[in-house]
Amino acid sequence: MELNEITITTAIIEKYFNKLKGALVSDVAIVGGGPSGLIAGYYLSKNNIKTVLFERKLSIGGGMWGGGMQFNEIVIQEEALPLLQELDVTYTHYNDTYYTADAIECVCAITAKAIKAGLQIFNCISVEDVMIHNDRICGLVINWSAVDIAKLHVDPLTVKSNYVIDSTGHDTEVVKVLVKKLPGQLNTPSGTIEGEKYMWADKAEKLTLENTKEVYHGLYVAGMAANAVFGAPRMGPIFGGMLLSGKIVAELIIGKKR
Ligand code: 48F
Repeated sequence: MELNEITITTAIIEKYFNKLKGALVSDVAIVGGGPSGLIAGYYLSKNNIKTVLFERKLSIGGGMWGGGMQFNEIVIQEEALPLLQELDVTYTHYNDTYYTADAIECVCAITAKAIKAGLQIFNCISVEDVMIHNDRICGLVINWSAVDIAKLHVDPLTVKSNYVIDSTGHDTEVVKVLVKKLPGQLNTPSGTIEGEKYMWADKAEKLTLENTKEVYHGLYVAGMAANAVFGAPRMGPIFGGMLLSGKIVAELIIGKKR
């Protein structure tokens, strides 16, 4: 049969339209498709919680693709190995409690598992604002990343969600918007973003887990965003903390919903 260009076009438009329409109301909206956001999406979806993830870039995976300084290997500490096993990621023992994995395999394996578990991922969409009703975050304001990049004057659209996870990494983009619109209301010692500190891998990895929590009604931070919001150090290309943080934030939200 001869291929028809209009059928191809119609298929894409119809399928995407239905996906986006289905994502307008969700239980959890994740902002940022780095390691912590993807893992959170995997566990939430696996527990039958309707979860959507918005990623600004064309590719998901955040800072994981490039390992350290574009050497595409990542280091994972022993505590996070059960996650790699569950996600079928190949890893190698390096020494002591250090393990390594291929950064590309890691992104691809986690993403594939998350999608198969039911996570709906939207790439090329940027979150630019939050919806707040009655002192609780209840949605996100989104726009095409291309609109943002081209600085076009185009109004955004809105999605509704019971919980939001800011997993935007160092930039803490969702929390930044919230702090700008509602100064002093963040659940941190200063009521605002404490700011990311210097490199200290050991301390940073431990604190990432502690800092993974609700920072405003319905809004959670995970991954590097958690450390940036709570004034903890950075850790560089060791990824166990990011993966475990994604699991913790999923468990916190699952616990709330029980
Ligand atoms: O930075 P990123 O990988 O976040 P993470 O899960 O992991 C951090 C590590 O990669 C590394 C590290 C620890 O080893 O320090 O940096 O905390 O991924 C964040 C993702 O969020 C996207 C961004 O493009 C990236 O893929 N993002 C950021 N702002 C927005 C966004 C936004 N406003 N809307 C949508 N996506």
